[in-house]
Amino acid sequence: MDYIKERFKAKADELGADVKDLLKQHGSKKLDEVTVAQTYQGMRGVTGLVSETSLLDPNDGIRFRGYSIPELREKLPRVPDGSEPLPEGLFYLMLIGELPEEKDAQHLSNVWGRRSQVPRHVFNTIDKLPPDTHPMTQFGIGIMAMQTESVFAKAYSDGINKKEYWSYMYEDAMNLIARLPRLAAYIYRRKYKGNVHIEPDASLDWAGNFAHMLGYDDDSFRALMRLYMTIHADHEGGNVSAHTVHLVGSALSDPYLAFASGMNGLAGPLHGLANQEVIRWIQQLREELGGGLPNKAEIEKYVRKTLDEGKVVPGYGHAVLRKTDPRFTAQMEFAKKHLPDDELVNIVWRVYEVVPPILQELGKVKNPWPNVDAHSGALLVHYGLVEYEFYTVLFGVSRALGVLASLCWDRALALPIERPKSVTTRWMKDFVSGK
Ligand code: FAM
Repeated sequence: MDYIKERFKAKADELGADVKDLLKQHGSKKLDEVTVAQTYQGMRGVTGLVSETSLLDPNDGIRFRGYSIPELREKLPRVPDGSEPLPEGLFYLMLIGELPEEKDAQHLSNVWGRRSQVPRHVFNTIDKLPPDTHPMTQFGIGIMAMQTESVFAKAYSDGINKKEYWSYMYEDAMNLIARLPRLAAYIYRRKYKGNVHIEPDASLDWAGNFAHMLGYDDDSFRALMRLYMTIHADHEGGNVSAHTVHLVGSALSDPYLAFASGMNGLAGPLHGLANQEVIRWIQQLREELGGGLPNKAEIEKYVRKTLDEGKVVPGYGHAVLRKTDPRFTAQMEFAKKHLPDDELVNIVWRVYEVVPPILQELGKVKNPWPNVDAHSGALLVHYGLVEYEFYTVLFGVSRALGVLASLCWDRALALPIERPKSVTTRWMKDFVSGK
């Protein structure tokens, strides 16, 4: 057995015993109370899920196994002379719960490189779609077409012991992560680059190779991809994509089915699609003004118009966060180092000065600060990746790291099928009136 898989199994046995103990001793302890409002309002603030890979603090932002994004940028392994962390290292951290050594990240690069072959029929399936199909739709369909490769689905149909589920799920998760960059790059080059594809470069790391297959070989773009793939990977368990993967996986749907479902959630404009919406929104602003760097008054007018039209300001707000997203800050730092004079980036920074007080003024927006999506598109545009409809696919490739590590944990801990109780408004009225 691969040594990382062995380590995971050992950690899972350890935590499994802890959980058993916890449930035996404290299983009936109350964690939370649920209000009528919460059942109608997206269960906001209800603690009802366990996700081992990361934890979100409303003020400090995301921590992966206790490590913040600035800490990870310091501590995770990098390529020689690299400035940004390797996502392989983050995956190791989320899966095993400890910081990796360089050789662990390197090992994962090699394992994923070896497993990265995408079957021809997946490309054939994509080729049958109208070229104007949204890249996220193509991505979901491509993942579904790859489900033919699921070792879990096959083993389950052959008949396996429950205790072995985790092992097959792990294999599927590793294969899927390995193949996603190739699938995503295929979709990108088919739709935007005349269907001319670029062969993988086995000497590169997972994110570096992804950048290469997309057609961007600039060193600083590769660094951006490593950062991008690291910071988008996980945001605890309750967000739409992570929760969906967990929920669908709880029916023992294999990782291909569960991950494709999560990607359909990520494709929503209030979730991952917000990154394309931000660029579209800024481009419309520029078109209205005839180009150039808009001043603060012009941005303010545009923001107010957006709100008056009953639309949200994309890239701002969050269901849990209550401060500027550290993922936004990490990208801002990257831009200050690599592209401080970029016009679009400067517009993003100016929007950051203008939007929060206006949202605060509304009195209802719980978090007026920018999230990860407010910044990511401007960085990509700088390097020539201007096709903003593709941005959520990049988010999705990264998100695989967190949600699939979590799915491995779900099966290793033998979590049951998820089934919260729902009620009707009739029931609710009877309840509040004491009937
Ligand atoms: N612009 C305008 N109004 C906003 C707003 C924004 N950016 N963010 C929240 N609001 C409104 C919201 O629509 C709601 O209005 P109504 O009561 O009239 O329905 C009110 O403020 C209270 O909402 P909330 O409690 O502050 O936020 P929620 O937890 O319900 O929703 C978001 C959170 C992220 C869906 C919401 O802030 C939003 O729509 N933001 C813009 C889209 C976006 O950037 N999404 C990406 C989130 C990102 F982190 C990710 O998933 N990738």
